[in-house]
Amino acid sequence: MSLNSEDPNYYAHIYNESDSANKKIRILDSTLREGEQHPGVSFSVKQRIQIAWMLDSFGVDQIEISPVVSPDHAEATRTIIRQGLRADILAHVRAIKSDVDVAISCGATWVATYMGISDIHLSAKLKITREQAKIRALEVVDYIKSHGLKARFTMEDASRTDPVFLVDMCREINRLGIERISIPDTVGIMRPTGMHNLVKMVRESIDVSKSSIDVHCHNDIGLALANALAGCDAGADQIHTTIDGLGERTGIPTLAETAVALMLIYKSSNDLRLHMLKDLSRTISQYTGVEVPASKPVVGDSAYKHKAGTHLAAILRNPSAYEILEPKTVGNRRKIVFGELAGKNGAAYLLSMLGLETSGHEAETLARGLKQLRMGDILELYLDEKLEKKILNDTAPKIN
Ligand code: HCA
Ligand code: CU
Repeated sequence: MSLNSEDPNYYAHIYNESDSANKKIRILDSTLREGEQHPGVSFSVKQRIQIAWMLDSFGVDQIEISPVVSPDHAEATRTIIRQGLRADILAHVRAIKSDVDVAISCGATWVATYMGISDIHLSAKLKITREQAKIRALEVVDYIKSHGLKARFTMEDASRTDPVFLVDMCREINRLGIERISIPDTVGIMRPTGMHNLVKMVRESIDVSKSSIDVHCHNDIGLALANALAGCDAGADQIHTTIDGLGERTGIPTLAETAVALMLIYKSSNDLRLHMLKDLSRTISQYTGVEVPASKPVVGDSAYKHKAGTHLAAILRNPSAYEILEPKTVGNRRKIVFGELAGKNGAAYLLSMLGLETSGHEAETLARGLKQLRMGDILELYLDEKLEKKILNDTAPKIN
């Protein structure tokens, strides 16, 4: 990647450069599986098919769906697999042969199985010993492989599993030639350095020419994406996301934030149609009724709003002063907010928009008025391309 010193983000990109920059980090989207585990979320078969098409056209590498939840889910899985999308479609099932059979009956070519292997999951959920878990896991992977299918095995609750047992499981499964191993932080308890250490340990204990590593990080403390990226710095090459981060409890990294982080600051060579991001979020929100907070990065309504007078003054001359990318790159829009913080520059701009004479004195009077009204924000305006041009050319009010 060649850096351009004219780019306002130039120095940041230099700080961000690292060994893992420029390598491709893939995206698996699990809106149809983990996303449906979010309280209140349940898609219709038609919606699931449509979501799969949208994700595929956006450019994710893999799409995960669970066929075992209900006959409806099996039908959606079967239909989506038949569409012949570019992305791999993974049938996500428990590490049980009868679940694998359901995946096979849907025509799956990729099967992702999971098993909770921490002591708490073994005792509270599966009620089996470590030894029994290992036997079951190996049998199931063997079963999937004997059908000539591609496979992923998820070491559920990996971050709370005895490292000796975790490494042993990863080694044995890697030996069977599994394509991918998922290392999840199921309860969202890791910090980035911890996730780095965890993935590094797994990577160093397996033959990485046989199995690649996925990271699946939960957002219980808001660190999901940071942790996932740290895992990739340590050798994982695929991050699990959902649209708007939907999932169990507080979910996993959002597709939008992950995609922008990968392309903008990791310089990962993905082929993603970023401009679809806002629409993807809007569509999912309509389907689920789960509202997207205005402050949500990338797709939120306030993600490109500018309010303080000092910010407005700069934005009106060059939006890069307070934006790391053009909002339209991600399908969002820039807005300027006039209110008590608008200041002299904002007021002058507002007057010029209304076709009124703009002198320093009038702008100051209006700015004072806006402050005294104490009405909060009185006006929000899209700063569209035409307006931007007008401003950036020569009509921007010049006030000193
Ligand atoms: C679950 C567990 C899982 C699995 C992740 C994966 C987790 O909800 O059933 O298969 O990579 O968080 O551990 O989502
Ligand atoms: Cu999960």
